[in-house]
Amino acid sequence: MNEIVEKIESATHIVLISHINPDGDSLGSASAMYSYLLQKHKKVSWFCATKEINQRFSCIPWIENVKTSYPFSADLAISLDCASKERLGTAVECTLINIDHHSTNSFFCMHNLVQSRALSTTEILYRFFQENGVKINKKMATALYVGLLEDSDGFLGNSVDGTTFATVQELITLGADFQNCNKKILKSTSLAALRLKAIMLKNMVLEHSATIAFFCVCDEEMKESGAVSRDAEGVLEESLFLPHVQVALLLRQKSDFSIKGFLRSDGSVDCSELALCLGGGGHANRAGFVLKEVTSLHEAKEKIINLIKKEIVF
Ligand SMILES: [Mn+2]
Repeated sequence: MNEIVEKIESATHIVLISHINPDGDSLGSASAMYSYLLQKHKKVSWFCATKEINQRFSCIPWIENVKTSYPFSADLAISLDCASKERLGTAVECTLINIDHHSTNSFFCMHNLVQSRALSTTEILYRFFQENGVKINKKMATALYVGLLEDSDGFLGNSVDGTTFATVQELITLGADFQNCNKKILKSTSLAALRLKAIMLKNMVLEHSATIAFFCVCDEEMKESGAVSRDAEGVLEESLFLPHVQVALLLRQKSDFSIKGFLRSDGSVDCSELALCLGGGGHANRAGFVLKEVTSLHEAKEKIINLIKKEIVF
């Protein structure tokens, strides 16, 4: 029998862990596992250290059962989509199984089901269920679909291929509520986010033959709209779909005059390299930094735009 199935069989109370600031893949994979464990008549808890879970995830089955208090009575823990121990948001004393697809996963426990080539953690779980003859019901199919939808950026990501769509077809056949998920996950927004978007687009500037989209937002504008940082990042990412834009830059001036920078790229420029030059870090497509000793927003803008210009290839 599969080692993971064996651990599950012998456990009494299992806790599923979604990572801090959870995304659709971490929640979707935990949700599918939740259904599976209920089928096995196990006592199941679902833990996530972050209190506020975005409304767009309301389409994920069992989401109402997520708790911010960790159940120390559990005798088996399964972390989903967590690349490192820090992402768990809690100390785990019982046996832990790590199911993930991040290439940076640190194999932080005894039992690791890590496949870095998988598009999402839900894709790994889908194969796991198939290989172990688990019946995938409608709730599970919906949850698995959400992970694929989220981690592929709505099927726009570079790692999407025919296999992705074949899996999607199978999940739909199994009853995945894909239309509702598409609307909720990809399109739902808040009034605050729309208000911030209006402010940001009004002030957007295109630089260097429209290859760089530049935005700046101050704390006052954030407060005025009621939006959160993630809303501003959404607008930044949207600007990458303008015809010539290769890099999008957002500078957020804080009330203490420090400047937080967000970089996004269409793939032609490595944002992590740029962020590194500014004391930050991240991935090739998305990175960030904080400037503590800049005198003005204008000065910061000039400096960073000049750095980006050197990386742009026409
Ligand atoms: Mn993921």
